[in-house]
Amino acid sequence: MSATLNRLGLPREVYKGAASTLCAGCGHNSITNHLVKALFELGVEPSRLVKMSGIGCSSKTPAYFVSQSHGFNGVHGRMPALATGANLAHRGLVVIGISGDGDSIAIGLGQYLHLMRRNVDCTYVIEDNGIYGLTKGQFSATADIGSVQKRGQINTYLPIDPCQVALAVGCSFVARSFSGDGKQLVPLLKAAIAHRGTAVLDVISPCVAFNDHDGSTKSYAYVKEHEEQIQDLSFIPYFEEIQVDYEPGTTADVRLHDGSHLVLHKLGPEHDPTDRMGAMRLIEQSRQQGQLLTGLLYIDEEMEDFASREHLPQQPLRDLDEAALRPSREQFERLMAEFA
Ligand SMILES: Cc1ncc(C[n+]2csc(CCOP(=O)(O)OP(=O)(O)O)c2C)c(N)n1
Ligand code: SF4
Repeated sequence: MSATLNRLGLPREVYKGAASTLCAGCGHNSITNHLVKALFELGVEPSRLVKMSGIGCSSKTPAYFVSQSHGFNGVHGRMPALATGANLAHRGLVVIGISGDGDSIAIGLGQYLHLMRRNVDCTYVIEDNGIYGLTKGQFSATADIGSVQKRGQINTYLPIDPCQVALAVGCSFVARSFSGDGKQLVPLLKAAIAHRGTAVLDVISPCVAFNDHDGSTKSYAYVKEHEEQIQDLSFIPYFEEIQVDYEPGTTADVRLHDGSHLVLHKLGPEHDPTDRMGAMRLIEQSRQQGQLLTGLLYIDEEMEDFASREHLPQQPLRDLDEAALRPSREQFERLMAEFA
């Protein structure tokens, strides 16, 4: 890979999309830039990429990266069904779902749970601003109790934490990050794409129009003051040599399914990212201390993904010919016997 071309010989421009129509300064725009960087550096083939989304400012994001790829902007909260369908139709595709906290944790909560439960192979980015940006700033289900709306209204409901929910249903990759922190988010995005199964990234992404004021717990200022990073992350793709030099005892090396490595250098509290209960405890403790914990919370590289569990073939389903699809005489008779 040269400075200007990636391992496929493609320039960074190929990974860009249409000009953003979101507000200047919106956290979602920064996430788009980090996605462009991650996909360019990983050398994902644009024709193998599928971008799925629902409804919201966040759900417009797929239009702003990798123009020459596939995508479907579905109805509100139904992105997981689209991601599942694409993965079943062709398990070799790289599926990235982009959603909002409203799209995923309110109207789409049921779909979110079942996608993770099945461990569908996809990267699931929640651009989390704690409000419904597109419909002008109502509290969403991730808004913290006591946080204040722009016009002064106080949220009196408990939040639903996308990461805690993901851990509860056994999601195989759970991480939290901040749109303003590319150093952390880019390696997490790369690891999520390399991971085989559902990789959830809850990315706090401030809405400058409706939720970036004093009293908001999803503003740039609040995150800067309260963020605690668990690890410093380096992602080494399978096609590069490991050249990270860390002091022994402070580093964990997670080997991903495709042979890539995620090197975690301890920064915050002691945490083993393969310990699901430990991750739950850590989130709860940090909440009680008024901190926002970011980093890789949990990973399980052993869990079978949906397509493998369903014994789907490697080739796209539409390429299966009649001979592959037609049951043998023996299989057919066995089937008929079941109805006798
Ligand atoms: C079925 C349905 N219900 C309600 C709406 C109205 N609506 C549009 S976007 C949205 C919420 C978007 O919030 P979020 O997913 O957090 O995205 P953001 O705009 O904050 O990025 C709602 C309620 C809709 N489009 N469709
Ligand atoms: S309204 Fe908020 S979420 Fe929507 S584009 Fe503007 S800043 Fe971003």
